[in-house]
Amino acid sequence: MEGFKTRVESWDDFSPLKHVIVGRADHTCIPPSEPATEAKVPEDSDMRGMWGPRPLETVEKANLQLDHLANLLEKRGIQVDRPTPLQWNQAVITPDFSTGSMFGCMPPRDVLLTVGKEILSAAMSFRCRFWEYLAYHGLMQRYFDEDPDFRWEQAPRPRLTEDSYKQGYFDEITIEERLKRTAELNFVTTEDEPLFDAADVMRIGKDLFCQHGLTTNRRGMEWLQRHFPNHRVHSVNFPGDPYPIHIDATFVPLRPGLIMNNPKRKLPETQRKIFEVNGWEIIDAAPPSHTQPPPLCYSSVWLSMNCLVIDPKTVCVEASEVNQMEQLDKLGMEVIPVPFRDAYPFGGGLHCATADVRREGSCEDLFPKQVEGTRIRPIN
Ligand code: DAV
Repeated sequence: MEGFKTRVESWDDFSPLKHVIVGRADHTCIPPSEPATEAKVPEDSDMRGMWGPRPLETVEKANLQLDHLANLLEKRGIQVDRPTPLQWNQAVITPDFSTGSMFGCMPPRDVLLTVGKEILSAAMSFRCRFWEYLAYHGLMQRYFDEDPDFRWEQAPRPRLTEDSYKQGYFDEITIEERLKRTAELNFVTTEDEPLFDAADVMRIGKDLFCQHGLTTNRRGMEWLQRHFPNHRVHSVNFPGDPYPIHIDATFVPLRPGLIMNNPKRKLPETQRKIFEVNGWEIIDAAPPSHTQPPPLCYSSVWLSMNCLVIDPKTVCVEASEVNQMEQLDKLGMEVIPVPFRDAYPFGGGLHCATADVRREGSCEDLFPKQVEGTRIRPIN
């Protein structure tokens, strides 16, 4: 694809993929704990209390799998770009806070929200991720130069002072208490300022479905609604999730009219209506093939459903996830197995590890009947 000039445009997660960013594991750190990230480390995790650069051999193994994914996509005619990793072990110091290290750039999906001809760097709610957008700066500059219609955008940088987090939120918290708080929409982030991670947003044409959870607050969604006035922003939440961070191992669209929902994290009844009245089917995702995530991984076993849809008939699934592969095969999709478990500890699965630059198609209205229950603005 030499000499191919960039065109940025993507409106959803299932139209034919033409150009994508695939992350890199280089220099990734386990960040020190901070008010928002304690949430990421479950009580019984082998990561508790550890921070600093990840062991080199694990970085190399993760990069092999990321490179393999990039090659596989290129062989299918998809243009692939890669970020430029920073030395993530540097401290983050702003006028408002400091923390011992940054994180990494394996999961571009967390940071970059592509909506039409725009790529928006998210606010981000972890202090360690404050500078992460810099890994994509060179790519954004190039897209800006190559595509006269590309909108290069950045959400308001949050201050992330102590006021942005509920103090002591994670002190001696049990799983039961976590689930209770998730159900009550009581999260570690306050409403002090707009906060969101890009991976909390599921894009379906004119409608953007945002997970209200540990990393995205109501003000973040209100900001997104004002920023995208021609879109309809919805708030969704998943009471069964003790660590609600990012929507893409919970609620995953496969093609127009079909979404997989994590059976342990069901969309509440009142929020299902918008899908039902518009003829969408929500199916339970197949169970993961593993009972534990790989070592030093802070995502759950449900990365099994964090698949990368290449077009409505083709999907990349982690190679050991036999149940998930079988389910998608039965749904009539061509399933491409991709070994990826060595990359999981660096920030997620196949969807997390990618960010859209271009997919075919335009901004479709796939929810023409709007109902109350999810919209953050009243329906008029
Ligand atoms: O189930 O641990 C992972 C999402 C990472 N972006 C989970 C969510």
